[in-house]
Amino acid sequence: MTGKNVLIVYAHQEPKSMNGSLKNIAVDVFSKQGCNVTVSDLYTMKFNAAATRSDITGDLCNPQHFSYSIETKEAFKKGCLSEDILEEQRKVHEADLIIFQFPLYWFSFPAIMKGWIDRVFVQGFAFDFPGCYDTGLLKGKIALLSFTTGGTEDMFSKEGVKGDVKYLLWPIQHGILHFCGFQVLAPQISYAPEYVAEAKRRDMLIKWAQRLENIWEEPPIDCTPSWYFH
Ligand code: FAD
Ligand code: ML1
Ligand code: ZN
Repeated sequence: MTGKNVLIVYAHQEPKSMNGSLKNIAVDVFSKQGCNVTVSDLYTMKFNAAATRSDITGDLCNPQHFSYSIETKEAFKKGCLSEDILEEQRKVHEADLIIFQFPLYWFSFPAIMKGWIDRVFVQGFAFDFPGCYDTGLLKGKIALLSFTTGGTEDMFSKEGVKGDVKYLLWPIQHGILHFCGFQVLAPQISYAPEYVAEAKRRDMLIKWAQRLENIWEEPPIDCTPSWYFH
Protein backbone atom coordinates (compact mmCIF):
# COMPACT_ATOMS: atom_id res chain seq x y z
CA MET A 1 0.00 0.00 0.00
CA THR A 2 2.99 2.16 -0.71
CA GLY A 3 2.00 5.63 -1.81
CA LYS A 4 -1.39 5.81 -0.08
CA ASN A 5 -2.05 9.03 1.80
CA VAL A 6 -3.32 8.86 5.36
CA LEU A 7 -4.54 11.85 7.36
CA ILE A 8 -4.87 11.42 11.12
CA VAL A 9 -7.00 14.12 12.74
CA TYR A 10 -5.95 13.91 16.36
CA ALA A 11 -7.48 15.61 19.40
CA HIS A 12 -5.73 15.07 22.73
CA GLN A 13 -3.89 17.56 24.94
CA GLU A 14 -1.39 15.04 26.34
CA PRO A 15 1.16 13.25 24.14
CA LYS A 16 1.57 10.51 26.79
CA SER A 17 -2.19 9.76 26.78
CA MET A 18 -3.74 6.59 25.45
CA ASN A 19 -4.96 8.65 22.48
CA GLY A 20 -1.40 9.86 21.93
CA SER A 21 -0.16 6.26 21.92
CA LEU A 22 -2.92 5.11 19.55
CA LYS A 23 -1.99 7.95 17.19
CA ASN A 24 1.74 7.19 17.40
CA ILE A 25 1.25 3.50 16.68
CA ALA A 26 -0.84 4.35 13.60
CA VAL A 27 1.89 6.70 12.34
CA ASP A 28 4.46 3.89 12.80
CA VAL A 29 2.41 1.22 11.02
CA PHE A 30 1.51 3.42 8.04
CA SER A 31 5.05 4.73 7.71
CA LYS A 32 6.39 1.15 7.64
CA GLN A 33 3.83 0.38 4.91
CA GLY A 34 5.32 3.18 2.84
CA CYS A 35 2.23 5.38 3.16
CA ASN A 36 2.46 9.15 3.46
CA VAL A 37 1.09 10.07 6.88
CA THR A 38 -0.05 13.55 7.88
CA VAL A 39 -1.21 14.36 11.41
CA SER A 40 -3.44 17.32 12.21
CA ASP A 41 -2.71 17.65 15.94
CA LEU A 42 -5.56 20.01 16.73
CA TYR A 43 -4.60 21.18 20.25
CA THR A 44 -0.94 21.70 19.33
CA MET A 45 -2.09 23.66 16.26
CA LYS A 46 -4.49 25.58 18.55
CA PHE A 47 -7.03 24.89 15.84
CA ASN A 48 -9.84 27.42 15.97
CA ALA A 49 -13.12 25.56 16.53
CA ALA A 50 -15.50 28.50 16.11
CA ALA A 51 -17.33 29.03 12.82
CA THR A 52 -17.32 32.83 12.44
CA ARG A 53 -17.26 35.65 9.89
CA SER A 54 -13.46 35.68 10.09
CA ASP A 55 -13.44 32.41 8.13
CA ILE A 56 -14.24 34.43 5.00
CA THR A 57 -11.62 36.81 3.63
CA GLY A 58 -12.84 39.67 1.47
CA ASP A 59 -16.40 40.83 0.90
CA LEU A 60 -19.45 39.01 2.21
CA CYS A 61 -22.46 38.25 -0.05
CA ASN A 62 -24.85 39.64 2.55
CA PRO A 63 -23.22 41.51 5.46
CA GLN A 64 -26.70 42.60 6.70
CA HIS A 65 -27.68 39.04 7.55
CA PHE A 66 -24.73 36.71 8.03
CA SER A 67 -25.24 33.09 6.94
CA TYR A 68 -22.23 30.84 7.64
CA SER A 69 -23.31 28.21 5.13
CA ILE A 70 -23.99 30.63 2.26
CA GLU A 71 -20.89 32.72 2.88
CA THR A 72 -18.51 29.75 3.19
CA LYS A 73 -19.99 28.07 0.11
CA GLU A 74 -19.35 31.25 -1.93
CA ALA A 75 -15.95 31.87 -0.34
CA PHE A 76 -14.88 28.32 -1.20
CA LYS A 77 -15.79 28.91 -4.87
CA LYS A 78 -13.82 32.17 -4.91
CA GLY A 79 -10.85 30.80 -2.91
CA CYS A 80 -11.67 33.26 -0.12
CA LEU A 81 -11.72 30.93 2.91
CA SER A 82 -9.19 31.61 5.65
CA GLU A 83 -5.80 29.95 5.25
CA ASP A 84 -6.18 27.51 8.18
CA ILE A 85 -9.31 26.06 6.53
CA LEU A 86 -7.67 25.87 3.09
CA GLU A 87 -4.69 24.05 4.59
CA GLU A 88 -6.93 21.37 6.13
CA GLN A 89 -8.95 21.08 2.92
CA ARG A 90 -5.71 20.41 1.00
CA LYS A 91 -4.89 17.59 3.47
CA VAL A 92 -8.39 16.12 3.09
CA HIS A 93 -8.22 16.39 -0.69
CA GLU A 94 -4.94 14.44 -0.75
CA ALA A 95 -6.07 11.76 1.73
CA ASP A 96 -7.18 8.25 0.75
CA LEU A 97 -7.95 7.42 4.38
CA ILE A 98 -8.81 9.75 7.26
CA ILE A 99 -8.58 8.50 10.84
CA PHE A 100 -10.16 10.53 13.62
CA GLN A 101 -8.38 9.79 16.92
CA PHE A 102 -10.09 11.22 20.02
CA PRO A 103 -11.41 10.63 23.53
CA LEU A 104 -15.21 10.47 23.65
CA TYR A 105 -16.58 13.74 25.07
CA TRP A 106 -20.28 13.81 25.90
CA PHE A 107 -21.08 10.93 23.53
CA SER A 108 -19.33 12.77 20.70
CA PHE A 109 -16.13 14.44 19.45
CA PRO A 110 -14.21 16.93 21.59
CA ALA A 111 -15.34 20.45 20.58
CA ILE A 112 -12.07 21.19 18.78
CA MET A 113 -12.69 18.24 16.43
CA LYS A 114 -16.34 19.12 15.89
CA GLY A 115 -15.10 22.62 15.03
CA TRP A 116 -12.67 21.13 12.50
CA ILE A 117 -15.63 19.43 10.81
CA ASP A 118 -17.80 22.57 10.99
CA ARG A 119 -15.13 24.72 9.35
CA VAL A 120 -13.38 22.33 6.94
CA PHE A 121 -16.31 20.35 5.47
CA VAL A 122 -17.73 23.33 3.60
CA GLN A 123 -20.52 23.03 1.02
CA GLY A 124 -18.99 22.79 -2.44
CA PHE A 125 -15.90 21.09 -0.98
CA ALA A 126 -17.28 18.16 1.07
CA PHE A 127 -20.89 17.97 -0.10
CA ASP A 128 -23.40 19.79 -2.24
CA PHE A 129 -27.07 19.57 -3.23
CA PRO A 130 -27.09 17.32 -5.15
CA GLY A 131 -23.91 15.68 -3.93
CA CYS A 132 -24.47 14.06 -0.56
CA TYR A 133 -24.41 10.55 0.87
CA ASP A 134 -23.29 8.12 -1.85
CA THR A 135 -22.58 11.04 -4.21
CA GLY A 136 -20.92 13.15 -1.50
CA LEU A 137 -17.96 15.11 -2.82
CA LEU A 138 -15.45 13.15 -0.73
CA LYS A 139 -16.50 9.83 -2.32
CA GLY A 140 -13.64 7.43 -2.99
CA LYS A 141 -12.13 8.23 0.40
CA ILE A 142 -12.30 6.06 3.52
CA ALA A 143 -12.89 7.27 7.08
CA LEU A 144 -12.49 5.56 10.44
CA LEU A 145 -13.24 6.69 13.99
CA SER A 146 -10.72 5.53 16.61
CA PHE A 147 -11.72 6.64 20.09
CA THR A 148 -11.34 5.94 23.77
CA THR A 149 -14.08 6.07 26.39
CA GLY A 150 -14.52 6.52 30.12
CA GLY A 151 -17.26 3.88 30.20
CA THR A 152 -16.65 0.16 29.84
CA GLU A 153 -17.81 -2.06 26.99
CA ASP A 154 -20.61 -3.47 29.23
CA MET A 155 -21.98 0.05 29.82
CA PHE A 156 -22.07 0.62 26.04
CA SER A 157 -24.18 -2.48 25.29
CA LYS A 158 -27.82 -2.28 24.22
CA GLU A 159 -29.00 -3.12 27.75
CA GLY A 160 -26.21 -1.16 29.48
CA VAL A 161 -26.58 2.27 31.16
CA LYS A 162 -25.19 4.14 28.16
CA GLY A 163 -27.00 2.11 25.50
CA ASP A 164 -25.46 0.58 22.38
CA VAL A 165 -22.35 2.49 21.30
CA LYS A 166 -23.74 2.35 17.75
CA TYR A 167 -26.46 4.86 18.70
CA LEU A 168 -23.86 7.58 19.17
CA LEU A 169 -22.03 6.62 15.97
CA TRP A 170 -25.08 7.48 13.84
CA PRO A 171 -24.70 11.29 13.84
CA ILE A 172 -20.96 11.09 13.18
CA GLN A 173 -20.59 8.17 10.77
CA HIS A 174 -23.87 8.66 8.91
CA GLY A 175 -24.65 12.35 9.48
CA ILE A 176 -21.13 13.59 8.77
CA LEU A 177 -18.93 10.97 7.06
CA HIS A 178 -21.43 9.12 4.88
CA PHE A 179 -23.14 12.45 4.13
CA CYS A 180 -19.86 13.70 2.65
CA GLY A 181 -19.43 10.51 0.59
CA PHE A 182 -16.88 8.62 2.68
CA GLN A 183 -16.93 4.87 2.91
CA VAL A 184 -16.88 4.20 6.65
CA LEU A 185 -14.80 1.45 8.23
CA ALA A 186 -15.87 -0.11 11.54
CA PRO A 187 -14.85 2.06 14.50
CA GLN A 188 -11.88 1.17 16.70
CA ILE A 189 -13.08 1.59 20.27
CA SER A 190 -10.57 1.37 23.10
CA TYR A 191 -12.81 1.14 26.16
CA ALA A 192 -11.98 2.64 29.55
CA PRO A 193 -8.18 2.87 29.27
CA GLU A 194 -8.03 4.70 32.63
CA TYR A 195 -9.71 1.82 34.42
CA VAL A 196 -8.03 -1.24 32.95
CA ALA A 197 -4.64 -2.76 33.79
CA GLU A 198 -1.46 -1.76 31.97
CA ALA A 199 -1.37 -5.13 30.19
CA LYS A 200 -4.87 -4.58 28.80
CA ARG A 201 -3.88 -1.15 27.49
CA ARG A 202 -0.85 -2.66 25.77
CA ASP A 203 -3.20 -5.28 24.31
CA MET A 204 -5.52 -2.54 22.92
CA LEU A 205 -2.53 -0.87 21.22
CA ILE A 206 -1.39 -4.16 19.71
CA LYS A 207 -4.93 -4.90 18.46
CA TRP A 208 -5.01 -1.51 16.74
CA ALA A 209 -1.59 -2.01 15.12
CA GLN A 210 -2.60 -5.49 13.92
CA ARG A 211 -5.82 -4.19 12.43
CA LEU A 212 -3.97 -1.43 10.60
CA GLU A 213 -1.68 -4.01 8.94
CA ASN A 214 -4.67 -5.16 6.85
CA ILE A 215 -6.74 -1.99 6.83
CA TRP A 216 -6.54 -1.53 3.04
CA GLU A 217 -8.33 -4.86 2.53
CA GLU A 218 -11.16 -4.11 4.96
CA PRO A 219 -14.67 -3.74 3.53
CA PRO A 220 -16.65 -0.69 4.70
CA ILE A 221 -19.70 -1.03 6.95
CA ASP A 222 -23.16 -0.88 5.43
CA CYS A 223 -23.89 2.61 6.77
CA THR A 224 -27.69 2.39 6.79
CA PRO A 225 -30.10 2.68 9.75
CA SER A 226 -30.15 -1.11 10.21
CA TRP A 227 -26.41 -1.15 11.04
CA TYR A 228 -27.09 1.25 13.90
CA PHE A 229 -30.58 0.49 15.16
CA HIS A 230 -31.41 -3.15 14.40
P1 FAD B 1 -5.41 8.65 29.53
O1 FAD B 1 -5.78 8.91 30.94
O2 FAD B 1 -4.48 9.59 28.88
O3 FAD B 1 -4.74 7.21 29.43
C1 FAD B 1 -5.15 6.15 30.24
C2 FAD B 1 -3.90 5.45 30.72
O4 FAD B 1 -3.23 4.90 29.60
C3 FAD B 1 -2.89 6.39 31.39
O5 FAD B 1 -2.52 5.83 32.63
C4 FAD B 1 -1.72 6.38 30.43
O6 FAD B 1 -0.48 6.52 31.10
C5 FAD B 1 -1.85 5.02 29.81
N1 FAD B 1 -1.10 4.86 28.57
C6 FAD B 1 -0.82 5.77 27.62
N2 FAD B 1 -0.03 5.25 26.67
C7 FAD B 1 0.18 3.97 27.03
C8 FAD B 1 0.93 2.91 26.43
N3 FAD B 1 1.63 3.11 25.31
N4 FAD B 1 0.92 1.72 27.03
C9 FAD B 1 0.24 1.52 28.18
N5 FAD B 1 -0.46 2.49 28.81
C10 FAD B 1 -0.48 3.70 28.23
N6 FAD B 1 -16.49 9.02 28.65
C11 FAD B 1 -17.57 8.35 28.21
O7 FAD B 1 -17.57 7.12 28.24
N7 FAD B 1 -18.66 9.01 27.72
C12 FAD B 1 -18.70 10.35 27.64
O8 FAD B 1 -19.68 10.91 27.16
C13 FAD B 1 -17.58 11.08 28.10
N8 FAD B 1 -17.57 12.43 28.08
C14 FAD B 1 -16.50 13.12 28.52
C15 FAD B 1 -16.50 14.51 28.47
C16 FAD B 1 -15.41 15.23 28.91
C17 FAD B 1 -15.43 16.74 28.83
C18 FAD B 1 -14.27 14.54 29.41
C19 FAD B 1 -13.06 15.32 29.87
C20 FAD B 1 -14.25 13.17 29.45
C21 FAD B 1 -15.34 12.44 29.03
N9 FAD B 1 -15.36 11.05 29.04
C22 FAD B 1 -16.47 10.37 28.60
C23 FAD B 1 -14.18 10.28 29.47
C24 FAD B 1 -13.12 10.21 28.38
O9 FAD B 1 -13.66 9.65 27.18
C25 FAD B 1 -11.93 9.37 28.83
O10 FAD B 1 -11.37 10.01 29.95
C26 FAD B 1 -10.87 9.20 27.77
O11 FAD B 1 -11.43 8.51 26.67
C27 FAD B 1 -9.68 8.40 28.26
O12 FAD B 1 -8.68 8.41 27.25
P2 FAD B 1 -7.31 9.22 27.46
O13 FAD B 1 -6.45 9.03 26.25
O14 FAD B 1 -7.59 10.61 27.89
O15 FAD B 1 -6.73 8.39 28.68
C1 ML1 C 1 -16.90 9.03 33.48
C2 ML1 C 1 -15.99 12.11 32.39
C3 ML1 C 1 -22.09 11.14 29.27
C4 ML1 C 1 -17.45 6.72 33.22
C5 ML1 C 1 -17.13 5.31 33.65
C6 ML1 C 1 -16.16 9.58 32.30
C7 ML1 C 1 -17.89 11.32 31.49
C8 ML1 C 1 -18.96 10.57 31.01
C9 ML1 C 1 -18.99 13.36 30.88
C10 ML1 C 1 -17.91 12.71 31.45
C11 ML1 C 1 -16.66 10.96 32.09
C12 ML1 C 1 -20.02 11.24 30.46
C13 ML1 C 1 -20.06 12.63 30.38
N1 ML1 C 1 -16.63 7.67 33.72
N2 ML1 C 1 -16.75 13.17 32.01
O1 ML1 C 1 -21.04 10.48 29.95
O2 ML1 C 1 -18.35 6.96 32.48
ZN1 ZN D 1 -24.79 6.02 6.45
